[in-house]
Amino acid sequence: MQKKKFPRTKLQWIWDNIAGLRVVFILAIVGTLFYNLLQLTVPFFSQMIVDRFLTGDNAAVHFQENKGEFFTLIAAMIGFTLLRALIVYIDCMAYEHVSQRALFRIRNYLFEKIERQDMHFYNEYRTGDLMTRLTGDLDAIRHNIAWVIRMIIECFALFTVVSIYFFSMNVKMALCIVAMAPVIFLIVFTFRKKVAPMHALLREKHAQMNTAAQENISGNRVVKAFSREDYEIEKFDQSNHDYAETNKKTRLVWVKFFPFVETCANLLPVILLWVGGTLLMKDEMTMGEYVAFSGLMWAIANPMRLLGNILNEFQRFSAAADKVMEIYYSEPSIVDAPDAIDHPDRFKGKVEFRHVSFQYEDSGLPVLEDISFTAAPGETIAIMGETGCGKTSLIQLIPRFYEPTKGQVLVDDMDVSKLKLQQLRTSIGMATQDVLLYSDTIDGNIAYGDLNISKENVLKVSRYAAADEFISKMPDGYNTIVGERGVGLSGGQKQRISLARALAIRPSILILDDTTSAVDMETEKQIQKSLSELDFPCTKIIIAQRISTTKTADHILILQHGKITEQGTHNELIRKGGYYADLVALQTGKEEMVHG
Ligand code: DGT
Ligand code: MG
Repeated sequence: MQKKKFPRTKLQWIWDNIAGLRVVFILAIVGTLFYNLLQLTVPFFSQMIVDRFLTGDNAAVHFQENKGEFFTLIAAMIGFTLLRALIVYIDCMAYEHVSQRALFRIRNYLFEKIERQDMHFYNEYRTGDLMTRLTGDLDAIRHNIAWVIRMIIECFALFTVVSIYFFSMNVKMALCIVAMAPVIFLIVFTFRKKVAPMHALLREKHAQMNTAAQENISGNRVVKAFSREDYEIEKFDQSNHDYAETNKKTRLVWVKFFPFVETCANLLPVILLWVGGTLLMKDEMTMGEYVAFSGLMWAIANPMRLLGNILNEFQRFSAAADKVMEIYYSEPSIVDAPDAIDHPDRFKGKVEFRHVSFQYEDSGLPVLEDISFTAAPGETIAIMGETGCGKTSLIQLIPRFYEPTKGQVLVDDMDVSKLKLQQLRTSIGMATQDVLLYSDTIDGNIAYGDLNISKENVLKVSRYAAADEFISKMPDGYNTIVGERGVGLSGGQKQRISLARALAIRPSILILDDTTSAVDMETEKQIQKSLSELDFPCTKIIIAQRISTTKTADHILILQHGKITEQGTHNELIRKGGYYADLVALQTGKEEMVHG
C-alpha cells in the first residue's frame, strides 16, 4: 500500500486538534514530570533515615536525641506519597479530558468530511471501512493522547530524573547501571521496524471484518432469499479468524524481543549487588546510598520493560492515524469553482448537453459519447434505452455528481461547473433508481429536502405522486415510521414517496430515474396527469422503459451504448421505424403503431 503524504505530521495533527485544550495538555505533561520527580522523595528520605538513624557508629544515640526529626522524615514521606497520588489522579483526568474532547472534535470533523465527499469517494470507500475509521481507529488515537503520550513522558522523565539522581550520588555506580540503556534502545528500535507493518495490516484486517459484518447486516434480505446464512457465517468466521491471527502475530513479535529486554532489566539488581557491594566494601558508597539505588532500581528497569509495550501502542496509533488522516485531509474533487456564479433566483430549468462524453474514473470504458440535446424550460424529455446503456450516468451529470470528460452540461445556459453546487442541487428534484428512505416518518421523508414545508404542501405533493391514498390508509397516516431503507413499504409505494420527496422542493428540474417502473398502469397514468399539471414551472427529465410513460414527452432520446441513436417525438420516432418503433410494436401490438 502506498503511503499517503499529509500536510502535517501525526503529532502536529494531534496538536491541531487539541486547540483550546493545549494549556490543559501542557499542564498535564508538567504534572507527569512533577509526579515522577516526586518518586524521588521516598528513596531520598529513606536514604537520610538509613544514614542518620539506622547505620553508622552512633545511630542509636542519634535516634534517641533526634526522635522528632525521625518522625518528621516519616511524615514527609507519607505526605509526599499522598500528594503524588493526588497529582496522578488529577493528571489522568486531565489527559482523559483532552483525549475525549479531541476524539469528539475529530469524529465530528470526519463525519462532516465524509458527508461532503463526492460520488467518486463513495465508490472508493466501503461503508464498513469508513465506520471502522470513525470508531476503532479513532479510539486508538484517543488512547494515544490519554495513555501512550503520558507513558512515553513518564518513562523518559523517570529514567532521566533517576539517572541524574544516581549520578549525583555515585558516578561509578550510576554509569554501570545506565550503560544498559543503549542495549535496550537497540532492541526496541529493531522491534519497531518489525512491528510497524504488522499494525498497518492489522488495521486493514479490522476494516475488512467490519465491512463483512456491515454488508451482511444491511444485505440480510438477499442472504435469506438465497438461504446463504451458513456460507456468510463461514465467510465472516474467516474474516474474524484473519483478524485474530494478525492480532496474535502482532503480539507475538514482542514476545521474541521480550526475553532480551527482560534479561537486561533483571541484570540490573545483579550489577547493583556486584558493583555496589564492592563500592560499599571500599567505602566509596554509604549504606543509605545503596538503599536509595536499590529502592529506585525499578525506575530504571520499568521504563526498559515498558518501552516495548509503549512502542507497540504507538505503532497501533500510527497505523490508525494513517487511516483517519487519509479521510481528514481528503478533499472532494467536485466543489464550487472559485469564480462560481451566484444565482439566488429560481432557475428557469433549461437543460442542455453539448457534445458530452463521460467515463467513470475507475473504469477504462467510455459510458457516454458525444451527447447533445436541449430541454427548454417546462419541457418533458424522456430517455429510453436498454439496461446499462448509460441513462443513469447521463442524468447524474446534471446535478454535477460527476463531471463530463468532454463537452459541457448547461443549466439556464450556464455551465454547471460554474454554478454553486448548493444552488444547483436544491433546484433539482431527483428520484433515484434505487429508492432510499430514512428510518423516519413518511412525513419526515417527504419533507427531507425542505424542512419548512407546510402540511398542506406535503399533502399536495403526495397527491401529485399518487401516494396520498395509500399513506392515508396506514394506521398512523403520514406519521407512520418506515424502517431502515423504507422497510414496510412495497416497491411502488417507496417509488411514490420518493417522487413526492423530489416534488416537495418545487424543483426547476425534475429528474425521474425509472421512478414509476413498479407502479401499476392506472396509477402511472394518474401520476403523468398530475406531473403535467404541477403548480410550479418545471422541466422534467424522465427515464422510463414503458412507452405509456414516454409517449407524451416533448422529446424522446434513445440511448444505445452511450450514444443517442434516435431522437424526436413519439410520432416522429414511430415513423422513423427504428429502435423506438420496435419497442412500441413490442409493448402495445401493431394497432397502436397504425393509429400512432
Ligand atoms: P439501467 O438502470 O439498468 O437501465 O442502466 P443505465 O442505462 O442507467 O446504465 P448506467 O448509466 O447505470 O450504467 C452505464 C454503464 O456504466 C454500465 O456499463 C455500468 C457502468 N457504471 C455505472 N455506474 C458506475 C460506477 O459508479 N462506476 C463505474 N466504474 N461504472 C459504472
Ligand atoms: Mg439506471
